[in-house]
Amino acid sequence: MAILEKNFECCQRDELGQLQLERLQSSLNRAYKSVSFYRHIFDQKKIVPEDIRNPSDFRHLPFTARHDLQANYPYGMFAVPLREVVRIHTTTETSDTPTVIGYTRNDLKNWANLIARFLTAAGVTDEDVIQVSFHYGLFTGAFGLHHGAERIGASVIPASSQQTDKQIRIMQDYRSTVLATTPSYALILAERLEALGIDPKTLMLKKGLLGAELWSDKTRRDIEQRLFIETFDSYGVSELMGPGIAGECSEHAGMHIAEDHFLPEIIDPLSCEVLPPGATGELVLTTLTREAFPLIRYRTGDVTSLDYSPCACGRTMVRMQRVTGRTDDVLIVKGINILPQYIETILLEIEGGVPHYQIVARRDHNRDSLEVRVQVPENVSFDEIKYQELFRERVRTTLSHRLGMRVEVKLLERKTLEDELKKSGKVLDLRLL
Ligand code: DLL
Repeated sequence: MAILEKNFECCQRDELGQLQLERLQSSLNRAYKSVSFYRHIFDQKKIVPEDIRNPSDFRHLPFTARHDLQANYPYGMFAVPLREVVRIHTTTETSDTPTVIGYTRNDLKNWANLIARFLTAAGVTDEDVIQVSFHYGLFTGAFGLHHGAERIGASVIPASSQQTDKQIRIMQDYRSTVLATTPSYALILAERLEALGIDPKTLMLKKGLLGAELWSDKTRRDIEQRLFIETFDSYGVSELMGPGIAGECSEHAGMHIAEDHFLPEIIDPLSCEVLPPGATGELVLTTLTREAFPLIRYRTGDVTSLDYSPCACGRTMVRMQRVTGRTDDVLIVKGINILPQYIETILLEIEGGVPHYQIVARRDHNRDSLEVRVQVPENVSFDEIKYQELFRERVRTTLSHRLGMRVEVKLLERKTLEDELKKSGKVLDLRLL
């Protein structure tokens, strides 16, 4: 299988370490000089970027978290003036203050290159027709895949979030060979094909580039058998770039992280200690080449481990294993990152008191759904059906409107909800059981 940038993807680990250190120095300098948030941190610690000469010095630097980015909304974390920013995306999280991410021309070039590396590792070539069924909008998914696919000369179909039947028609008529989407949408397509009586073997589809949400080996087998394709896991985080940070090769033994652009660490999410190679913990990434939006030790919240053993494909870049969960309460439903604190804020606005609630994610017939269980308001008896129905409807429409997705609401008596919370916690993800 071809390797796009052999000089980087297969370089000796000691050479890679040297390259990472040089790029790290320059990235830290950029952050120090141009982002007051980072300058303040360095000044507080009485260090300058030149003091960071090896990985152990680097570990003295604090982590960057999502709330730091939100506190600097919208442009406070940009390291270049807006005239050098040629693209702006935001994170998908449900919050009044999303993170705004900027890209210089060079950032976009690197992004397309990294996607092109992943496509090449998955055996995609200029002969392929790639149907990008990620939503084209502020979300990073579609544009990332789109430009990477163009970079290798494949024919790109920006199918975006067209209805499922239209997606199938496009797939049939335009002879798509590669599908880029989320695993859950791949399953919805499989189900619809079955319902329409279309045999997937009659399609030209051969590969699925799937990511943006948690999925399991079982789901993978299900998708591969039902769509009759080979699937490749693709990992990305919008704040750091989008898709392209890590992707699987044809060995299917983990996702190669583009370590010449991102420096990975695994930490214990509670003690924040850096863990040894192979240990499972939270993935922390530092950007090495981002010009507009450098991030130092960004806590992704994703649980995984790193495998440094040689890969049969010849690439020397470390492989991250399938993400198995999150260290925080973030739930990703239909590609939207749901923050429980935001749901709490909305409920507070409606209720005026401290809300008691539980968020439940389900998967029925391959469709993800979100239910919010809310306590019946104190001043309403559980028997006042009509009033309750009005209250439930108000919560349902407000949550659905503010989260931008359909939300079901279930009212529970205080005691029942307390028992549920004790048993399963504030966030209950039934999809992975
Ligand atoms: O989901 C970027 C992306 C687009 C990745 C298209 C792959 C394909 P965000 O919306 O910022 O960005 O969500 C990032 O999604 O922290 C993980 O929790 C989760 N995630 C992304 N890829 C995977 C994956 C995009 N392959 C958050 N497996 C991350 C499991 C994933 N979780």
